[in-house]
Amino acid sequence: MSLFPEPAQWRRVDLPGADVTIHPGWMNPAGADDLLHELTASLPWEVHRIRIFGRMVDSPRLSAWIGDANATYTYSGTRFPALPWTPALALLRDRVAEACGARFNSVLANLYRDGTDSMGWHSDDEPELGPHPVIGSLTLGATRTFRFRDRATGKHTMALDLESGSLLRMAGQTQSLYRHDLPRRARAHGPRINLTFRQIDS
Ligand SMILES: [Mn+2]
Repeated sequence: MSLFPEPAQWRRVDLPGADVTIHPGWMNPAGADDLLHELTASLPWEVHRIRIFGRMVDSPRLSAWIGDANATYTYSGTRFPALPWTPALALLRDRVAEACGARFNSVLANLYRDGTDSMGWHSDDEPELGPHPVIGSLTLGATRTFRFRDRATGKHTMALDLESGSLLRMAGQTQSLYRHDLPRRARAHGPRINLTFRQIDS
């Protein structure tokens, strides 16, 4: 059975001015589950300290930053040097890059251990990502809700259920027009890993 069963089946997400598409079932469920367990066991997960309202706090999730040697990432006021690629992640990077029609030199891995782990509202708009970044976001494990909010009006505009094996592609003005988050979900079933592939120019 192939890990990637289908040719490109991208569906456009209706978000005015943005460029968001999703490919549900990009990776098959068994392959996604295997990868979830492999990465949970093998990545050097840590709690990243982030700045919220001027205060340094523990982020409510586990994270690992992996990439080319020069791909240092600054997030919430903290610099994260990249851990080296594993062969499996490098192969996955190439497949995601091909599917997204982009180049990636780094990946932020986040592990949401259960429904109490979350990600607050933000845009992926760090200067080193450039003005119109392409971000490839692969979900492994529990289905969680991913929301968009208009930066200008503050209105919630869209909520998506991201299922295991789905690949979300954000490009164009998505980051400059919208914030996104991953709210807590009391009823989430088990852990979720999200791999967001990026291109960092340093
Ligand atoms: Mn993000």
